[in-house]
Amino acid sequence: MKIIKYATLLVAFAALTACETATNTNTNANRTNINAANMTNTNAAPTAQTLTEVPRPQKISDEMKTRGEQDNAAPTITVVEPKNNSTVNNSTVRVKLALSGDLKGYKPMKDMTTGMGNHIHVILDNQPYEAYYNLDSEFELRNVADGEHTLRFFPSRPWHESYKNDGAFQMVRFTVKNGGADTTKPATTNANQTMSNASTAPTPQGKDMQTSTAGAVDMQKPLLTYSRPKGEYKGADAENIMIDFWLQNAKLQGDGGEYRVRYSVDGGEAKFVDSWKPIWLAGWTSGKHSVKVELVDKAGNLVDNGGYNSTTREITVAK
Ligand SMILES: [Cu+2]
Repeated sequence: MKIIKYATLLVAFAALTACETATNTNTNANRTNINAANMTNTNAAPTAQTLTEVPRPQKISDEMKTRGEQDNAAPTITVVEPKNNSTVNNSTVRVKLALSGDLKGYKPMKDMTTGMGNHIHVILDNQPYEAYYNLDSEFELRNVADGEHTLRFFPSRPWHESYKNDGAFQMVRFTVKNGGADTTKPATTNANQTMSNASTAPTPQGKDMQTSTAGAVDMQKPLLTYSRPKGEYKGADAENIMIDFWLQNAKLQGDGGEYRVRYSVDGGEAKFVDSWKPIWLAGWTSGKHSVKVELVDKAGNLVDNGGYNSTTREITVAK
């Protein structure tokens, strides 16, 4: 009997070890692939993905025609809660917004059939945004770590293109004190959308990251807010992928200003956006891609603002 029990234990232990080894191998394999992809692009091998800037996709132009005057609206956001420079003694932070301005029928609301609709982009610190669809329903951030944070908001269209009028963008800084958040878990919303990386979660770059907190951002200085691309793109949505961002206190050189937006994909050649509007790129290959968007001056130097003006995100393309 003793021998049998020991054998069973051994088998169980072997199985556990095998699982762990498999997981590690996968992780390493993924990292190797990412590195290989980066190297391939740097060396401009013929297999590298070639992206081209294309006009606004017809599908979106067609959708705009069904929206009446909405796309000429100038929605403005007021942050009711949390108040700028406030302290919250709780890891749950209630968000309350008011929408006004020249709305021309613009209203955030999810269409239950399509799962799409106008929505507000909500960004905790410099994490990927989450969508807030119905301003009449509550929006809470949960498990927000102690420390300083920023929240940024701007209205968006169903295809995630932001409104770029004065007052559309709002930012507040707040502090969570003695909130008791579980720092091994990410911040989420009350709808369970992940708002941040937890300290134990590897970032898309594979680095361990601290629990999300604010950068040393100066609201009076030029600020680029990364918005899109984000997440996963499948099928027809993966044909043309939009890069979209918000600019505060910074005018691009093509708009009569002194700044440029620089972007690169998979660590490849740097390209520039010189007037503030979204661009669409075609030619994506299936797999993971990194997109870096930065605010630079005319000489190409990064205009730093608490780390927010250079953001890299990983997206997944499945064609
Ligand atoms: Cu969106």
